[in-house]
Amino acid sequence: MTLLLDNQFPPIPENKEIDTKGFLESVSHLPSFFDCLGSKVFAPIKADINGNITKIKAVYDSDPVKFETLQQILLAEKSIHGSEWPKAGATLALMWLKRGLRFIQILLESLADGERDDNNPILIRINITKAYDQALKSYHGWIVQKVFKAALFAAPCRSDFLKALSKNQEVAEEDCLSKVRQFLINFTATVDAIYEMYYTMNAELDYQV
Ligand code: 03F
Repeated sequence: MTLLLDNQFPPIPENKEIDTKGFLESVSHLPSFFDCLGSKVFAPIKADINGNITKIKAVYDSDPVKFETLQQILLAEKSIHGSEWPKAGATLALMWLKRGLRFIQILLESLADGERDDNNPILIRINITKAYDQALKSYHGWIVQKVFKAALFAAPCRSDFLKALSKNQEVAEEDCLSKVRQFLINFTATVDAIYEMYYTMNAELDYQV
């Protein structure tokens, strides 16, 4: 039985420099989650995440020694792209990818914490909305915000979502949630370290799409 959640992210080292190869391997398991949701509505989101992974991988593959860590990619691209940076290359791809990862983190945390809408306890709209408001909303103009609202209605109910996390195998809710909590440990540390890196390197942008 291989659950999506069994693909743990590696622990991050003390200096918080994230190994590019290990990171790419871990994120590569995420897009297949959308296939378990059984709705085409999520295809653009899957494509966006996949596209960003592909962009980062292309840079890494061009020189695996030079781009051994995510920090090295940002530093090298800063000098390669000049005034275009950080709106360029793998730096831009990771800037957006990390927002999707933060969304996933907050959504999973909220589910693991048992946050529910008492009027709609079988749905997870409240958890998805929380994740969206904190991770993505401020980078979206009103048209994309409307797309989000539409996607919300296609979102699976709580039990189907948890089942999708288990690759559609029958797993007890509590077992699934305990895997979620375990998964979140290294995942959150990784996402936090990437955010910190963007902040420290002055690489974060706040334009809207
Ligand atoms: C900008 C932008 N990307 C893109 O334009 C928008 C794409 C679609 C946005 C749709 C909004 C709805 C999101 C929430 C839906 C909720 C569904 C819930 C289902 C359960 C950037 O794109 C490019 O990325 C960059 O490369 C380019 O160069 O300006 C740049 C140029 O534009 C985004 O806003 C990123 C969107 C990421 C969304 C991630 C959502 C993840 C949703 C569900 C994950 C479920 C949890 C899985 C857990 C698995 C655990 C193992």
